[in-house]
Amino acid sequence: MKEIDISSNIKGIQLSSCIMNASGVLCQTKSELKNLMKSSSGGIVTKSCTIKSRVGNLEPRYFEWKTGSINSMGLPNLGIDFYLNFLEKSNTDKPLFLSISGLSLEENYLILQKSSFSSKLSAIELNLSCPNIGENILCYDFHKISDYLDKIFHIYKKPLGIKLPPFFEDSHFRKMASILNKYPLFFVTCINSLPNGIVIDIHKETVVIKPNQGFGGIGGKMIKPFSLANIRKFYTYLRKDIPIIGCGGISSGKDVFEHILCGASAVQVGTKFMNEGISVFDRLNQEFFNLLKKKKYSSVNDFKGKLKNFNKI
Ligand code: RRO
Repeated sequence: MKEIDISSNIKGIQLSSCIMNASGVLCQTKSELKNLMKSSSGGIVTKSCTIKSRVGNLEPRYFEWKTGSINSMGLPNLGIDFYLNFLEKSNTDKPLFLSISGLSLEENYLILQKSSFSSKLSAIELNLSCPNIGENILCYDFHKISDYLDKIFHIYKKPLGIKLPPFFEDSHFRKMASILNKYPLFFVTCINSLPNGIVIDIHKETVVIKPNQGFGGIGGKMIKPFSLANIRKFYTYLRKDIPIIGCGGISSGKDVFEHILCGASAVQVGTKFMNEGISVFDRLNQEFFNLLKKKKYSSVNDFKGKLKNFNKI
């Protein structure tokens, strides 16, 4: 029998496991990143960073319940110099993805310029989908995003992928994919949290997080149907050489399988990592491995993207 292999490859970036952390969760500080380096995560993504460090929004700014999470962190991070210095000194075999989220094009230019000297980065994950900063999510403005990406890809020639927000309409998926298809993208990550949710404490009759009148990005189990749909639509409409990293609602090996069946090449774990801690990667790797064994698949490529339509038998 063939060996079972849960590794994956994102345009030449080799991940020992197709399961890694999602940006934002326990990947902000030195100790959190060191912890990830010791874990069985297949790669490491940093918290999205800006030029200067930020403390983020007032607490409570994260809340979790059985089927989901809501956050309005407000981009707390230690600033680009910290991440570049830390990664430069680090000693790990894992691919390193630096997530960046400058608040303007100029800020992203500066961050990219600094990052271009790093010898340790496998790729940048450009976060254009934070639900909690500023007025609008850039990716929802198809005119602006096209111009923005023209400029980004004009100045930055090293591996760069984009973290997308969720889309909901077929015409929007088509439009966004037709824009993305113009660029030498290394990958897209689908999806960031669902923007502008509200969660209520019925006893107190209040919202559960302090910033932004309680509005925040929704993650966790309850968003899985949306992450799966976004992966599937982009798998259908994007150029075949642009890998998709799935993110949203992964809490079991079955969820990993579903993301890959829709077309993801690798997956990221956010809310469940927050809730379970670093051992989540051991558990998910094992559950995913066991599922492949049961289904007699030997690698991710055996079933990636091969979701079937419903047919009566
Ligand atoms: O820090 C945040 O508030 C945050 C970010 Br940058 C993001 O991309 N997604 C999210 O749910 N929260």
